[in-house]
Amino acid sequence: MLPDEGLMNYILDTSQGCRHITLIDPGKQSAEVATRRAIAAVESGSRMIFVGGSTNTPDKIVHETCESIQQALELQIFAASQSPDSDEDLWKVPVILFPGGAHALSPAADGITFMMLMNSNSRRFLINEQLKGAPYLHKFGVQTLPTGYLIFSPGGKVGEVGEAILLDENDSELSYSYALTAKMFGFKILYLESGSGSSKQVSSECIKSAKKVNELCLIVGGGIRNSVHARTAAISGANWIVTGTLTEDAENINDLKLKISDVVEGAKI
Ligand code: 1GP
Repeated sequence: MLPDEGLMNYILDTSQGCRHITLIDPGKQSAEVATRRAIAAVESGSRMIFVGGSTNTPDKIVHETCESIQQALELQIFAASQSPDSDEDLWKVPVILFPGGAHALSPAADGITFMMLMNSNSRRFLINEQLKGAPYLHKFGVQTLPTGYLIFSPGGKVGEVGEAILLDENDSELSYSYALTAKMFGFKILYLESGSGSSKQVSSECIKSAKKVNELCLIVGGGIRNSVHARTAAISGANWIVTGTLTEDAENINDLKLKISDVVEGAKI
């Protein structure tokens, strides 16, 4: 559900400190399970849902997942509007595509991280997938969020598939140069990624150096598992932190809620 004040304003708003994004990979669970998890995540303080991840999930699955999450959020908004003790705004959380390529799209999403994998060695991830996806996004009116995407070591599967020339944890000068370049390209968002399931999060130094570039919204993800990790990213300058594996590894919905509440609290600085 698109927040009233407009999607980009919602994302760029810094007044609420560092917020949390739950990444749902539609290739790894049914739309029903994804929806239960997304609702539990929002209840625990997550303020945005990303749908994407795997590189070979068909449009149909991505669309079913987006639609199902949107419908469940609408129902929660309606239920909250009927109760004087509930806050409707809690459920007004955008559902955003975080695609592995031009195949994983859906008109049911509120927007898409329209990304350039800036440190890719492959033309495919610099511009070709974007060329393929642009007419579809235009046709269905999916709002594009201009995003620079930068992959750090160890990089995981996305680093391999994306043919990234991985940045090292000590490459803070390079991190700064990429951030500056992202801003000069007109990107509003820079996503600093160490890879889903990674044993290491993006280093504090690299986040801090990217943060020196004003006006860029920093999303930081990969390897964030607990409140200490979340806090490290937040105090270094992350505007948003993303977790995916945390949700997938949760034993059940209660465990998921505890884990997400923990990282949401950790990010509050
Ligand atoms: C992947 O940064 C995200 O794009 C999430 O990473 O699965 O390690 O939380 P994790």
